[in-house]
Amino acid sequence: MYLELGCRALIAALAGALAVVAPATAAHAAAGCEVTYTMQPWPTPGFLASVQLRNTGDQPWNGYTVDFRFTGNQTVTGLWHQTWSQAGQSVTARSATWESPVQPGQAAYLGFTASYYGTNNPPIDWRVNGVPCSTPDAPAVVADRNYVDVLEGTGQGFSVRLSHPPSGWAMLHMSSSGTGVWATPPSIVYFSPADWNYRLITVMSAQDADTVDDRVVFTLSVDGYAPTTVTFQQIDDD
Ligand SMILES: [Ca+2]
Ligand SMILES: [Ca+2]
Repeated sequence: MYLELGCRALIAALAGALAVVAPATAAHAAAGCEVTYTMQPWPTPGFLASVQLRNTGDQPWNGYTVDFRFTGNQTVTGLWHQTWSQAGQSVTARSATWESPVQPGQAAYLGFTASYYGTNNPPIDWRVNGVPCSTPDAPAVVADRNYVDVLEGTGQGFSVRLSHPPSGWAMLHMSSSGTGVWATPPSIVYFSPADWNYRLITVMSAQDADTVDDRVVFTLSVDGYAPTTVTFQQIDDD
């Protein structure tokens, strides 16, 4: 899991020339990164992006350079603590000098605001220190919890999002299986290429005459994404 001390010293010696670390130490090092990109609307016409770059290699990043490329007219207007530059569609961000090394398994984070007009698809060609990044998971529907206790006669909520941006408008389908009397608001939940972040869904457990703790399983699905389930467990008050 962790590199040998000799290799660590070599990396330290090369810290000033990180762009060549991966190929130069290929015999020892398996460099890699995973990128998770989310964005949300920001005062129009803009958006706020949050990026997690996880070090999946076996070497720490003693400083890092992140490269990515927009596919539209997006223009970065501010990027938190890294230094950055944009040339056309290509953006480069470099870690601040005070940042600690990013150990294997740990992540570096970017946050930036940008403006755009027209479509706003996620950037592509993510690289850290010149090494291409992967997207960790297959597209999936993600709930912030999968099990919820709810007192009879009351409601509880959960949130659902997509792991990856859809290519167009995508509607959430919700089906249920179980016992008891449950109510969900008749809302239609959509995700868009610009906003696939959490949507809150509230579920009510209606009063019932029985004394049984009813249970219902909701299946949440979106075309092209792996579905997920959320189980609601009633706490009967009779
Ligand atoms: Ca009851
Ligand atoms: Ca009941």
